[in-house]
Amino acid sequence: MVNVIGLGYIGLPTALMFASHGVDVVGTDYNKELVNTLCQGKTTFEEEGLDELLAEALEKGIQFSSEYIVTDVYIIAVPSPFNKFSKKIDPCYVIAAVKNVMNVCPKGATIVIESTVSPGTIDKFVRPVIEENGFTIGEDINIVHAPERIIPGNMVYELKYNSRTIGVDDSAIGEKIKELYSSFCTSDMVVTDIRTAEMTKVIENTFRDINIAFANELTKICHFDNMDVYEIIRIANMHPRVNILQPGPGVGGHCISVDPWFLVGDYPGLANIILAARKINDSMPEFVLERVHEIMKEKGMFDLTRVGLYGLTYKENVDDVRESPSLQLLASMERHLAKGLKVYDPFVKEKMFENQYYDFDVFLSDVDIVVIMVSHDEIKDQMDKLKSKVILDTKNICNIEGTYKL
Ligand code: SAJ
Repeated sequence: MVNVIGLGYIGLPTALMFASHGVDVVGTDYNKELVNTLCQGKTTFEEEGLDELLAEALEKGIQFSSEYIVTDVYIIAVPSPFNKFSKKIDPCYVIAAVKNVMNVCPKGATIVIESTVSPGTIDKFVRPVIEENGFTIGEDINIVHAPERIIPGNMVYELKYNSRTIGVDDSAIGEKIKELYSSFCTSDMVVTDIRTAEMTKVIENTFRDINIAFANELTKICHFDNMDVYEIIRIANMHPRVNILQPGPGVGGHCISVDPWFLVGDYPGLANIILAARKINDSMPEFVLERVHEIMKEKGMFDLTRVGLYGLTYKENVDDVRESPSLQLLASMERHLAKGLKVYDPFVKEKMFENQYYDFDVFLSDVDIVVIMVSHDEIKDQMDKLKSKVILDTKNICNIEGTYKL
């Protein structure tokens, strides 16, 4: 039996995947409301294929609980934020979960940490918790780091087909855990040591952050000197060894905009490109605001309440707003005491802002300037409706003549 701890964006699909492939699973989350919702057969966020997967997992007997279970394998998938001041990882949720496991686990159990952690976190924070509880690691308890790699929007597919990293002290345990994950994962699984697994996960997201930052920096340069960044990237990418990513209004989500900070916090003075990339990506929402200001000036428009922000989530076709460029932009406006901007996102149903809309057409009828922050299918499929608007398209999805780009 596997006890998956933390039923959020990673823990839930993982638990469901195990269960639907015949593994006995109890999913545990301290949030009782979330547990009740899942028990009723309802998912707690939107994700392609997740509803069907939950139905299948329930049929196969998955259980949800707010209690930790006595079993031999625990998989921990709780958040691992960074401390805003030190930039280092804040491992409090991981530590709390391990402490709770210690209260119930029998000798011989294996604890798998799936949460992303900075290199050395398991040595520094997790091992001591286990030892303080009188267990000897390697004899009484095994510890594994098997970081997830799935991308929101394509999680179910990627759980199955992405390769995985399994960090262990003892390769025999690695093989055992590999066998467990191979209940649903059909791709390669590399068994390595724990610090290598920790570092590998963090640098994968850092690699992407740096590459997005490069595209964003190019955008600023091209805007300054009146060049078409999209055309330039398109042509440059025809080179067999060049693959520049797409510029945008910033980098959000709970992964790419967080993990590189761990390295900045732990290796100040060494993590230079990484820090620069973070700063560039974090500067993008402000850059969008500058573009809005320029465009309003050019058009002789001065009423902020006629400006509408399309999209609040951190990327297209997901309902996750964590660290999203739009939220960063709105926070920046608030700091400047600027108010009145209208906002709308088809995936955000709960009220987050004063001037928030819940209907695309009503939103459009109340604004003259539309700032496209997220390329949801909804707007891509109805682009014609924007024809009479002044448009700032930060995602390069709109072909209407006169559309402003970043
Ligand atoms: N973005 C751009 N330009 C691009 C690509 C992305 O501006 O060309 C922006 C997106 O709009 C978004 C942010 O970057 O705001 C991140 O989106 P993403 O789709 O690149 O990645 P995430 O955060 O959804 O998921 C990442 C993935 N990591 C990598 O691709 C290296 C995923 O595989 C990880 O499992 C996930 O982080 C995680 O949980 O760590």
